[in-house]
Amino acid sequence: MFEGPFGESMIKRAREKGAFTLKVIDLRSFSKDKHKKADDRPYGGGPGMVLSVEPIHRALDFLKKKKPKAHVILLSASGKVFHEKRARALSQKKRLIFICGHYEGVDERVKRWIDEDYSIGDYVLTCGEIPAMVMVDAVARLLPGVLGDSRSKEEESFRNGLLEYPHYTRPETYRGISVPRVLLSGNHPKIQEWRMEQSIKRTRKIRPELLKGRSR
Ligand code: 21W
Repeated sequence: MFEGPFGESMIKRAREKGAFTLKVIDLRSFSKDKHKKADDRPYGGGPGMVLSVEPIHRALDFLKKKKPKAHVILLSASGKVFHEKRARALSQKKRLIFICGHYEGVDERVKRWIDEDYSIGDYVLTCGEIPAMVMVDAVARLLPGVLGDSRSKEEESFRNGLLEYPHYTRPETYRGISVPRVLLSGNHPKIQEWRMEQSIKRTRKIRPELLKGRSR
């Protein structure tokens, strides 16, 4: 699952440059079961399966033997919600281990080896792999050497918490629809002012809550 998204475009180039490394391990290979089973039925009954404690413990042992200080994250629908500020904090860590929940969840006893639980938002997915990819992507782009230039990141944090202003590229007129005149004026202070105005207007309309609790 991971090779697709991280084998393309900016992330691919960043990995080739060695800006960060990504390793994927299969919990099933840490199972002692002859069928490589890593899950089982829930005690107490109920639907679905639960990821077993042993394969996860053995996998963590294996990873932590080499990198004892790695920060361990569990992707879970009942974790705290991930957002940009948390991405920035995680980008300061040397190594991250993501455990992808699956089925109904993981055996609760795994929690003692976990530093943080994260959800990526209030909707139900089928597994934790896609959320892990979302978090890896959000954190990786903050690392030095991943984005082409650091300007784009700085500009973003300058606007922190506002929605993006409208973008245009050539042609100047397409089927009678023109680019706003101000963008062709060459008047950079004026352009900046227009973009800020547009950002605020959009934010007020689409995400008004971002203007109030500007804590993120
Ligand atoms: C979703 C597993 C729901 C279990 C009570 C008992 C990781 C995720 C996931 C999944 C349930 C994330 C139920 C946003 C997500 C994830 C799979 C609970 C119903 N209720 N972020 N059983 N959304 N999802 N099952 O789904 O593992 S991070």
